[in-house]
Amino acid sequence: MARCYVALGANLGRPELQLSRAIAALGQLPQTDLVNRSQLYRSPPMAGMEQPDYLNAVACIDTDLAPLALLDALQQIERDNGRERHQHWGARTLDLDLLLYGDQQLELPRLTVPHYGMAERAFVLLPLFEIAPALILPNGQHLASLMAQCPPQAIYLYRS
Ligand code: ROI
Repeated sequence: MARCYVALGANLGRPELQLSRAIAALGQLPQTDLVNRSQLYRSPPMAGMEQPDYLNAVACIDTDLAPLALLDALQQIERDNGRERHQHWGARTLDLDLLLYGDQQLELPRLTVPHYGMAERAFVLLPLFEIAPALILPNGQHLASLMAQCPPQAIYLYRS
């Protein structure tokens, strides 16, 4: 079993609904257990464009799915939630990013883990820290030190 972390984000449609559906769907995947999930966080869009605020969360799963099988499953959950091919960095109904797959470091055409952007993204690091404060990345970096170095960003705990 590999312990994996998945970042969730949405800023179109009904973000809260899409995130809770997606978290439930993660728990329904074959050979997979949902271990934990963060609370929901709201943040303004990173990377300039005019678009609504995002809701973000992170889920922890244990899975026997191989990395690319898990990626396929995540993309299926995106499509099930109305995801259309989106512009790069455009608004979306649901975005699922595989942050970490056990302690593996992979650079495949379709998949890079650890996720390339996570260190710069408070909306990923903060919910991840909520559920895994002692996490150490495959390269030996502590999550807590990534957080200390992350560029400051506005992020709010979301209460529905
Ligand atoms: N900004 C925030 N706050 N949350 C996201 O999930 C998010 N996702 C993205 C970009 C457009 C980079 N900005 C984001 O893909």
